[in-house]
Amino acid sequence: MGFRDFTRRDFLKTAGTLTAMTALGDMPSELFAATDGRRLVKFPEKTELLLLTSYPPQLETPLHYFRELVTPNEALFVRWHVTPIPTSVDLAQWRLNVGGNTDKELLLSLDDLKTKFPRVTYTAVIQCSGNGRSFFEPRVPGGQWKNGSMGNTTWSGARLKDILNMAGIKPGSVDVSFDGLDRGTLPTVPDFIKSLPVDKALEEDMLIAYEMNGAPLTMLNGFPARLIVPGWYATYWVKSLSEIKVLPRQFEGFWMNPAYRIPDNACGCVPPGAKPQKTIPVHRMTTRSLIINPEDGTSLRPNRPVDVMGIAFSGGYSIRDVIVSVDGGKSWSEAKLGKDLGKYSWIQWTYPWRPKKPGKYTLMARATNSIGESQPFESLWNPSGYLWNKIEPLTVVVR
Ligand SMILES: Nc1nc2c(c(=O)[nH]1)N[C@H]1C(S)=C(S)[C@@H](COP(=O)(O)O)O[C@H]1N2
Ligand SMILES: [Mo]
Repeated sequence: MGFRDFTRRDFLKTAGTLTAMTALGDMPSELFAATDGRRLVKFPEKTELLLLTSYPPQLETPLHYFRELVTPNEALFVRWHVTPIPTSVDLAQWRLNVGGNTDKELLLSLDDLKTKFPRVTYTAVIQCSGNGRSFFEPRVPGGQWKNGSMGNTTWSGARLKDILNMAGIKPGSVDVSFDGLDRGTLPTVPDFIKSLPVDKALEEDMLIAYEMNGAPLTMLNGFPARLIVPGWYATYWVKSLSEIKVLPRQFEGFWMNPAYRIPDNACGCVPPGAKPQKTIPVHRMTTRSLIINPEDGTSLRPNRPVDVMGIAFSGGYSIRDVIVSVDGGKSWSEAKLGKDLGKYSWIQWTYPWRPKKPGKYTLMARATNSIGESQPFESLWNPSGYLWNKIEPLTVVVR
């Protein structure tokens, strides 16, 4: 029985755990009945994640994992564009090829990455540009993510600039492109290649990561090495890297144009339904927050203390403050910020609350970063469903 046949069945009516023979080659997966009407699926090295698509894998993290400051590797979301995806890498064969408009060409083994360059470690939010896309009104095409296509991970690796400097960038270089091991079988499906301007690629904090949370990258998260562009959306964080190419001209490729672009204006938005005049590649993340506890729709008891808790982050500029409202935005109080893991990490916040009277309460949180960027009360719209950072009200009932 193929995976696709299987997914057509009604899982919600199926009791217990279901095991599927899959059409994923080396990627066996198990399906579980779901929580909020969606299906949970288990892939290798992963815990049960919310299923968007299986081939290619697009898996979302259940929000309760964000009660932890750092997202466990097995719970980090997964997003691939092109099938087939790499399901194993022979490290004896694998090399990272660095070349193009450079003085010399490098062929680096994983061991080279670990021993020839200083090891750098920091914690950074990884977030898909389409995180929250399913909330856009009017709806937009693309993966219908809720808020689980993000996570907070401690990355270790070699600085990209050290690697590029070892190769020697020739004067007049414009872009650097990054290609991974995934390659479609159909000529109509463009290879997933991303590019960055040379100046961006040479920034101090750009990393070729070979570890996540102190362990090798999971296969689905880009083993053996991936690009980390902290503060920017994960579309640039090319997984299972195989080639870095310095270019004397601007890179032209499907995944840079027409894909992954936003309106070229301050908000990256247009009136709902409109077509932008001019677009630019999506880049730095917007500032946002999310309430993790209590969960939407929860029932609470009167006069019992509740720790309202959540996360907040920005595109590389820390979080200056988070304000919380428990009365639908009429009044606001400052939340207490938790442990600070640096400007690229998310920060957890708490707000102690004791609802007195029974009734319906609307909770909201609003984060502001260190350069004053904050979150809108009304959602901004763009045709690809990027940059989602609206203040998201959540309702609880006290009874
Ligand atoms: N090789 C490769 N790298 C890739 C992609 C891909 O399809 N292939 N998708 C990108 C996108 S859009 C996202 S959101 C992140 C997802 O990273 P994750 O699967 O580790 O969560 O990988 C990025 N890197
Ligand atoms: Mo993405």
